[in-house]
Amino acid sequence: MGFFDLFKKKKTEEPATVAAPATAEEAAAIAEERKEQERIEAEQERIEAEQERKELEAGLEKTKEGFFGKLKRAIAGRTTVDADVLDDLEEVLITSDVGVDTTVKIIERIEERVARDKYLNTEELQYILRDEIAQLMEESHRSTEDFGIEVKEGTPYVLMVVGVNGAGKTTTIGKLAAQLTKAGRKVYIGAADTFRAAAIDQLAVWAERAGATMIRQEMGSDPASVAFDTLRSAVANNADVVLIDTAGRLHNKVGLMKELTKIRNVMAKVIPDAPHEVMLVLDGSTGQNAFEQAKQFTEATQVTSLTITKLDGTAKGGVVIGISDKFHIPVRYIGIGEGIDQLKMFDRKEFVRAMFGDAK
Ligand SMILES: Nc1nc2c(ncn2[C@@H]2O[C@H](COP(=O)(O)OP(=O)(O)OP(=O)(O)O)[C@@H](O)[C@H]2O)c(=O)[nH]1
Ligand SMILES: [Mg+2]
Repeated sequence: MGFFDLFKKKKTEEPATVAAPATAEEAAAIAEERKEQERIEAEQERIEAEQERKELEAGLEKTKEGFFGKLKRAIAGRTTVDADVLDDLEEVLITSDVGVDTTVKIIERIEERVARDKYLNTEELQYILRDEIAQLMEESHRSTEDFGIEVKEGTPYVLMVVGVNGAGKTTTIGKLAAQLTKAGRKVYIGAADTFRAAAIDQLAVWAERAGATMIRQEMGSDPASVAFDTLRSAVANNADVVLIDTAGRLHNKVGLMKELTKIRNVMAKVIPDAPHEVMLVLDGSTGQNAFEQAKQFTEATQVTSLTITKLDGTAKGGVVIGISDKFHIPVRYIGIGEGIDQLKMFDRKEFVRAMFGDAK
């Protein structure tokens, strides 16, 4: 499984027309070479998947350590999963930032299992938890299974990024642009955070590293006008994806929220169904605060996807489980470091696997 497979369409070139093989031996040799090539590619993919898995595990290490540390203490000296163990487990989940509602759901599921299996061993709790959480995350996303970026030939896919100050919007755009250009896509970035000159400069550095084109205006200019310019330019130059950076804002600042609507409306004048995606970026290290932001932002403006950043360096990664269960908005990407490669497409199964392990 490679990231941005959806974007890779462009990379696959038409096979060059070659002269038909003259002899049966030649044909056999070509077939053999093809097989060898396929084998090498499959091996390459396996290595990449393994690498991704390791990076994800490293990024979630603190969350995992925190969670299992608490879990171990909660079940120390106990052999079967009884009411007391479940009480403690509830506390472990809540203090791991999974959120009250999602914790209640998980506990109910485990209670059902306990009622069914009677003597459940505490040693098995880790695997039971993994299964139940995996299933819960699966269910909460069923309706959005097909959510993906559809790049249509001739029309750029427009993604607008919103969130509070410092959540990681600009960094996420930079990382995303880099991965997209690597996958062969032509990326345009709109510097619609015109609030500070430093914000535009920061984005310019990312755009350059990513090999993307950035459209900018002077500091203090109208963000909607920057977005308009970016889309016009992207259309004229046959770009595949447009990423629009916006200034950090609080959901309760009515004027700033209206500004987002204005940016959206202006973009629709260039591409009628733009923006195709409005992504809310949340700082995962703020734990419960990220829940609150998600709730309030989604009430105040249109949000169609979520990215949760800074999961490295925090033990609060449980927020991803809760947020993905609670909001009917898909978590698209997770940030696990400041580096250009440290944005991962959120994969529920891989996430649970990284948290709870593979075995059993
Ligand atoms: N460790 C870590 N740091 C991150 C991650 N994502 C972003 N950061 C850091 O968070 C800080 C803020 O990131 P920005 O991308 O500037 O945040 P922003 O939302 O654009 O901020 P404003 O434009 O000021 O609203 C920077 O120092 C980033 O390097 C991540 O996944 N992990
Ligand atoms: Mg920014």
